[in-house]
Amino acid sequence: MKILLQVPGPAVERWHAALAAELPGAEISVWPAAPARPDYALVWKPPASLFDEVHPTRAVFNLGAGVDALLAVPTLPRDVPIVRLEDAGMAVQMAEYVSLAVLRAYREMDAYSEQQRSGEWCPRARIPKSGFAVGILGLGVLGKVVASALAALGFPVRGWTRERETLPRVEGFSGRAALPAFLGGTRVLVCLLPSTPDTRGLLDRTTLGQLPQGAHVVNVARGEIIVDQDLLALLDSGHLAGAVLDVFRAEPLPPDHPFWHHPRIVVTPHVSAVTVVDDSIAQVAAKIRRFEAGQPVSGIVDRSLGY
Ligand code: OXD
Repeated sequence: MKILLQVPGPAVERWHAALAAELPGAEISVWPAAPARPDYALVWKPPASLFDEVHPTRAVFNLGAGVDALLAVPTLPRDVPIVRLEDAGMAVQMAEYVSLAVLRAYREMDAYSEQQRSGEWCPRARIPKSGFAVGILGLGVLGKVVASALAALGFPVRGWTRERETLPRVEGFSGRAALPAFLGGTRVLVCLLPSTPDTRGLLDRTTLGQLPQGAHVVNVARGEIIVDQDLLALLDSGHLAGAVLDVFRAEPLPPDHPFWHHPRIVVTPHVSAVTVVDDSIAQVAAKIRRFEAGQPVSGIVDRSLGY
């Protein structure tokens, strides 16, 4: 079995070692050394030139959660399945990051930091949790784990999905028509949507303005889902209380971007959930074994939906 591995940077050595350990019989090549027709390609943000030269015959595996960068490659072959990672160690990290952001807002840590700077000892009345609903946009593999972590902390959790989805302890909303009602009752909005033509620019002045006064926004999905200037305008007007942003339209975030120094924005460098090499390779290898045995494989991307 021939496998092509393409991962930018020096991490490729770790990926290679993990793959060789999981599939000892496989002939593994590391891009740019590549057979023209490998059985499988394992890639992360590949250059378009890769698929000019290489045509995988069985499947292409995306070594990250979001497939938007891969689907945007114009030379991506149309006749092989694209398979995404499912959790593979990322969901628990996402639940940690989002819980931290929600708790920071709920326990008013920014206000206490300000009080500390001015030497003020002033306990604040606790916000009733029942009125502090967290709304999750997107209940995929990661969104579901985030929802159950927040529900376990006692927050009312609501979820918005493209199609109706029923989850225990999550109030469900589906479709564009339900978005204003979903947003209207959300104190912390958590974006976990894939980047698709339908979701890019979804969070603009109108939709973010439908959040109640004092709401917070957490974006751990893709930068292009939020319209930056609209988010800034709503923070500056005081309609929104704060934002925790891990993803941006351009990464690294350009040095002159206003997000860097905004007093109500927390910026982190796309670290909410990083790919775990061993877990990812174990999952990919298990799926390759299933392909080889002619068994069904989960996580196949629907190209028409973009995820
Ligand atoms: C992603 C990832 O898709 O880091 O953002 O896996």
